[in-house]
Amino acid sequence: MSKVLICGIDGYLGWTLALHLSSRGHEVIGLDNFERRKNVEEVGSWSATPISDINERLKSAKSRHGYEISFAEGSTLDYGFLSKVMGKSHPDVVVHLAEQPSAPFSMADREHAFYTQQNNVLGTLNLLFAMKEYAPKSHLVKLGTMGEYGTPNIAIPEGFFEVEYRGRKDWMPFPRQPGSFYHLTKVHDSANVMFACKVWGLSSTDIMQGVVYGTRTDDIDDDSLLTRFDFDEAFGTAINRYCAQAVIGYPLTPYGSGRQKRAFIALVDSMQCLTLAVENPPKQGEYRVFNQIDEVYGVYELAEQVKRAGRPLGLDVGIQALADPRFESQEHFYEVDHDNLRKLGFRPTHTLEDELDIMLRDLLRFKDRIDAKRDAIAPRTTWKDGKSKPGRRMV
Ligand code: USQ
Repeated sequence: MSKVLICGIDGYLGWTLALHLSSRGHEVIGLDNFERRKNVEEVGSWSATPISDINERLKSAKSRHGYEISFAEGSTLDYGFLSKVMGKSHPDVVVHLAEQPSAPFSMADREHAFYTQQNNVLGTLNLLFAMKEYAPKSHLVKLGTMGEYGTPNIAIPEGFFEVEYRGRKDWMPFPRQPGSFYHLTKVHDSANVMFACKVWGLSSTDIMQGVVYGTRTDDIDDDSLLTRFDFDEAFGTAINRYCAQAVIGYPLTPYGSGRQKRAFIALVDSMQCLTLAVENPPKQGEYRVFNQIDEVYGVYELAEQVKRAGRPLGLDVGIQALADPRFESQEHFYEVDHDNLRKLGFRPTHTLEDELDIMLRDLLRFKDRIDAKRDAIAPRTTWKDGKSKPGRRMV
């Protein structure tokens, strides 16, 4: 069993992973600065699921399941704090989920782009230095994104591919063509992590994860253990937003032609993949890439699936395509390799249909909370003008 430090333990994936790894007997330590809660509040929203504060969460994990999860409050930007946590805990694995994850939030204006890049890129750099100093043998499981690759007109391999150019061949990182200042942070992170592995001999798994959807996993067996669930224009992701919209009678919001394709994975399967990465470390000094996805869908097609899933629950779901606020290809080729996790044993456990039914039933219970923040649903941030002002701070 390993000692696992989860950076960003209070988030959607972080909290779910803390429960899952604890259930498998790992020792979990978490850190967080609660910026996600503040950022969602800034855009006028909250989690559809009523999540308790971290102390209540930890208490409940202990009283219900006996999990002893320890926690430290602080930011990855604070090197003194990181050094203290790493120096005290010497983790075997560091899972890095402590990043600002919203593309629209990063595109709002200069301040939000700056905040996102500073938090994500410099936070990761700090973490790499802290690992080098205090835990050089530990394995960094770093959350990247499928969005690093963009939508090229050729198949997307897992991180690297063989190139032949002017008669010579090399094995190189696949070109990155990200679609927002947020997605760009993940590209910069990948370059920094790969470099740290090369020069300092750190080891890392860089996870190119698709869009995650879902409200629960088996580990969440009581409302006191719920993970957050966002549905606002910035932090809610496509399927999660559609399901929240469906339960309050808000027409589903595919953007543009709706033919943009993305790779998706259920929360429960994302946990399975992250756990496989944690439990099967790479060799010391190795930098490896996993494309962590299950299936590829077009965003209009997904809206139709949510509409269908609502019928047996008595939901009369409408669809209202909106002008695309983003700068993204509307029609494109999309083929993604995802063999590495399958080789380690990954098998998707849930179909989209099963998961949609679970999500809609869960969200119906929290319908009033979603309805109370319905003004946060319509897209306000556009890629072209960068002028939306949700009202933030900073530099
Ligand atoms: N979209 C709609 N309607 C909506 C919301 C989104 O049509 O109401 C479309 C977007 O235009 C885009 C696609 O759905 O074409 C995906 O958008 P998203 O907001 O679900 O996901 P994205 O902005 O790409 O970011 C999310 C997470 C991010 C993660 C990424 C994985 O917020 O942290 O890195 O998914 S990936 O998309 O593979 O890059």
